[in-house]
Amino acid sequence: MSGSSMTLEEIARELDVAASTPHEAEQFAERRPMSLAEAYDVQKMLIQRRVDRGAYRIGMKMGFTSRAKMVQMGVHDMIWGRLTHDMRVDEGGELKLSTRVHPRVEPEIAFLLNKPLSGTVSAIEALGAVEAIAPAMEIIDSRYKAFKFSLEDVVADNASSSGIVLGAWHRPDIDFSNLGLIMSRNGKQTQIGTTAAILGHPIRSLVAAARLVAEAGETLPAGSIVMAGGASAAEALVAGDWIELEMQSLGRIGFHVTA
Ligand code: OOG
Ligand code: MG
Repeated sequence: MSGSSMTLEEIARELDVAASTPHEAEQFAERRPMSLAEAYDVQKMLIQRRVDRGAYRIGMKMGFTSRAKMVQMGVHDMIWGRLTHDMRVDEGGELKLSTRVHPRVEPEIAFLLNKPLSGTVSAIEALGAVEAIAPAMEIIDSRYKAFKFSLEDVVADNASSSGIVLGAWHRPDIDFSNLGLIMSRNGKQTQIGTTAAILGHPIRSLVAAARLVAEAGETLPAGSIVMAGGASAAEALVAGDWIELEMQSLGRIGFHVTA
């Protein structure tokens, strides 16, 4: 469907079908421009469609919290997306390319909350709600052609959310502000970085997450997983890849990519 007569629900349906079929969709920026608020409404409708089919929410992901990601995608504002249980990819397991459009992977760090979080909180308050931290990789998969989008387009598309791979949870009692990380493909390193690339300290991403969900009238319940955002540029996935992330103090995680 095309044209400015599209409703937000129709946009949500088109993006939902593109993700589940899977196939590329045309950006909406030119055929049906949306405000940022409308884009978040579309995202909410898109997730509701999945929840109606039996998915349940497990947390949220932050996007564009590092310069590396903003530069790679040409987008300069933080965004967020909703995570559902079916996005989990087992650590050591496999991702089938045929279930995605054109997936990429990026190194992140994840938070597990032990109390609800929402609104304006300090870094100390945010840390007080963290039960554990884990090394993580996010599999992003923009449904848009050529992985190109406007800020509103990517927000409507649930911030390109597609998969998350989590390592072992660790108590947040180590200093995780500047942990070195290496992401590799088939044993060859592709990205070297540090968690400091995420807003200078990843806890700032959780502070922003609390503020952004509150703006949407939501709360992150205890038990939520929050992905802090990519610490480096993302890498396209190819069948046959073994992707690994090694993070200082938090250990190593990996997954296979199959056709
Ligand atoms: C949008 C999602 C951004 C991150 O970690 O910055 C993101 C995208 O790059 O397609 O997940
Ligand atoms: Mg990400």
